[in-house]
Amino acid sequence: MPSHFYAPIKEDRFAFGIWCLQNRGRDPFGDQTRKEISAVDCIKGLAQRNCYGFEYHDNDIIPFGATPARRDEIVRELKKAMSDFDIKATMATTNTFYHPVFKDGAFTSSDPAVRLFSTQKVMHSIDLAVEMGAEIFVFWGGREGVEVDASKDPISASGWFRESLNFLCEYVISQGYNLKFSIEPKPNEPRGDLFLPTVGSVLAFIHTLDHPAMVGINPETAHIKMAGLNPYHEFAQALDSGKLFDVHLNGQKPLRFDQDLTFGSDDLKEAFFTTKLLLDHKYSGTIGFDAHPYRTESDPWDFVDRSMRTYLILREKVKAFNDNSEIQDLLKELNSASPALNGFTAKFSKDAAAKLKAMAFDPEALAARKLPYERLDQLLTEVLLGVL
Ligand code: GLT
Ligand code: MN
Repeated sequence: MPSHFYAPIKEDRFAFGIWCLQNRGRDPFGDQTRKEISAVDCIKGLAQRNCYGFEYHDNDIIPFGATPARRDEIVRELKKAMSDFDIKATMATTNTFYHPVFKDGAFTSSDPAVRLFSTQKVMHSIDLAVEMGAEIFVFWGGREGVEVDASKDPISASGWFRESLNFLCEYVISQGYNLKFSIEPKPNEPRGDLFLPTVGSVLAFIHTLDHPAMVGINPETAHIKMAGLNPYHEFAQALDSGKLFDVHLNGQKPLRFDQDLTFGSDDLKEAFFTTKLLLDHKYSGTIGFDAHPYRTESDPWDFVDRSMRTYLILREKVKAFNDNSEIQDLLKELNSASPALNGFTAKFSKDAAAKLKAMAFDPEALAARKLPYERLDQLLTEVLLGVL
C-alpha cells in the first residue's frame, strides 16, 4: 500500500453536499433512521476530513421563512466556522422543490406568481451564495416536470424556464457578482418526467439562453444511469463542450429510483472511466460527491471517507493504466491505422471533396482489421483487480 494511505488533501478539491450528510434515511416507505446533523457540524466534519469544500441549498443552512435577522446571524456563524475550520462553500443552490408551493414546478409552474416567487427565492439565494464565497450556482429542477402531459405544453414550460434564467443571469451581471450557473439534469423523480433530462438536452437549452457563456452543466452519475445512459460519455460530452462546470459523482443501478449510492460502490469500471476522464482532460473544477449513506447506516461519515478513498485509489489505477506498456502499445496500435489519411477532412476544399470522392477503399480489407478489445478490456480488469 502506498505510504500516504490514500488520505485526501485540500489540493484534491473534494466537496460534498451538506444535504448528503443531513440525509436522515427517510424514504417514501419509512421514517428517519438517523439524527439530522447541523450545518456547522457537517462543515466541521468535512473540514476534519480535509475536504476542500461543501455544497449547500439555501434551506440546508437557513430555514424556509427565517427572518432577515436570523439569516444574518446564521451566515455569521457559518462564515466563522468556515474560517476556523478552513473550508470553502464551493457550490450553492436553491431548494425549489420541498415546499408545497413548488408542487407543480418552480420556474415551470403555470402560475406566474409561483414563477416569480421562485425567481425571488433564487435571487436571495444568489446573494447568500456570494456572501458565502461560492462561485458555482446550481439549478436542479426537482419539480420542473409533469405527471400529466395534458397539463402543460413543454414548449411553454421551456420558455418560462428560459425567461427566469435569463432574468437571473442579468441579475448576477447587474450586481457585478462573480458567479456561474450550472444546470443539473435528471430524467425523472420526484416528477414522472422532468424537463431537461440529460446532458444533451441541457446543452441544447443553454444555447437558447441570452448569456450561454455564464451557464454550464453539473452532471450526476446517478441521474445519467437512471436514464440508462453511460456516465463516462455524458460527462465527456459536457467537458467537450466546455460546459463541465462541476460534477456530482455517486453510484446507481441503471433504470431505477434515485439511489444516490456511494461513488464506485456499484460499477467500478464506470467510476474508473469517469475518474480517468477528469484526470486525462485536466478538469479543474471541484470533485463534488452527491451520495448519501445507506438507510441502514448509523455512521453518516463512512460514505464520505470511502468516496474520497475510492477516488484516490482510482486515480492510481488511472496512472497504472496510462503507464502500463502493454496497454499503451495496444492502444497505440489501435489508434495508428491508415496514418496517411488522418485529418483528411479537417479542412474542406472543393479539391479535397473531389479527391475523397475519387478515393479507392477496400472495405473487405478494412473490415478484416484485428481489434483485440477482449485483451484490452482484460488488461483493464486486471489493473482494477490489482493484478497489473
Ligand atoms: C437533491 C438531488 C441532487 C441535487 C441536489 C441539488 S438536491 O438531493 O437529488 O441530485 O444535486 O439541488
Ligand atoms: Mn446531484
